[in-house]
Amino acid sequence: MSEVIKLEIHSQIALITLNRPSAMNAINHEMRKALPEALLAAQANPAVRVIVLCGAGDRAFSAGADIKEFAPVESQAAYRQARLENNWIGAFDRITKPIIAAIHGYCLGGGLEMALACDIRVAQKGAVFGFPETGNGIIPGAGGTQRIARMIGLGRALDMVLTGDRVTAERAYEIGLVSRLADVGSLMETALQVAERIGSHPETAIKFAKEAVLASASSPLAAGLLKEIDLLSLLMNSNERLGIAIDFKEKSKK
Ligand code: DAK
Repeated sequence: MSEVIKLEIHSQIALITLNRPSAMNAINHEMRKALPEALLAAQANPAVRVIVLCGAGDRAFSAGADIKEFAPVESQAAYRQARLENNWIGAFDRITKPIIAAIHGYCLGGGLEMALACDIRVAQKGAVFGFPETGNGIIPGAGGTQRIARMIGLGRALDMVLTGDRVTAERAYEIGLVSRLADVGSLMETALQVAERIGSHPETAIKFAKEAVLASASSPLAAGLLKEIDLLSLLMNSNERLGIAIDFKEKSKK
């Protein structure tokens, strides 16, 4: 695949590793190309139920875009067009399988934007979150301004984006930026446990559950409620659901 992205399949779980530890897993051109490929390969693999995204090395999930690659653009119009055509972060939105970010160390800028594009964030104590973009003369440009506000609310999002101040793992947990905290040394164990738990549930129910919950971020309540009914209706006669109900009844008779 690529040196900078590792894809390993362990039973039902695809483990994708950002693999530039000497550069704090900073996102370079090669990574922007290889990461969508790895995500789509995991999506296409029928054995894979859940994807876990993590960073190599001891120091970072990812310190954001590779600053050493920052260069002038040909023109604003050409840059905008290139961004529309090559929206690498958009690959996350095409994945119907759950994606868990396992975060340790620095999770900054584009690194935080990748984490926000995942469905579940698990942080190891000591992790540090932040948007250094405004200090670098730009704004978060890989979905960060939109996803952070939906995740933690407008006021907290504006605080993080405008100040660039960093947030600890504990604070990230308090404000809902991450949903689980892991002790130092137990990050992957915790993330894999969450992945296994999800993988133990019927596959279509998980797919529809993700679709329904994510719809709440982009649809008015009435449309979201309709989607929920539609998806639930499709599941009502599934073999998995009926099998579970029959097993339950049999067990209660004994
Ligand atoms: N880029 C490249 N190299 C980086 C890096 C980065 N973002 N962050 C760290 N490194 C490298 C350092 O250069 C150093 O390499 P050597 O000098 O050893 O070769 C090594 O990682 C260790 O870093 P430090 O020596 O600096 O370690 P410290 O503990 O002193 O500091 C730090 C760690 C993470 C606080 C610091 O390195 C730092 O502030 N890094 C920069 C953080 C940052 O500003 N990130 C960029 C945010 S802006 C786009 C979409 C999105 C974006 C851009 C474009 N498109 C679709 C095109 C997003 C933009 C951003 O993410």
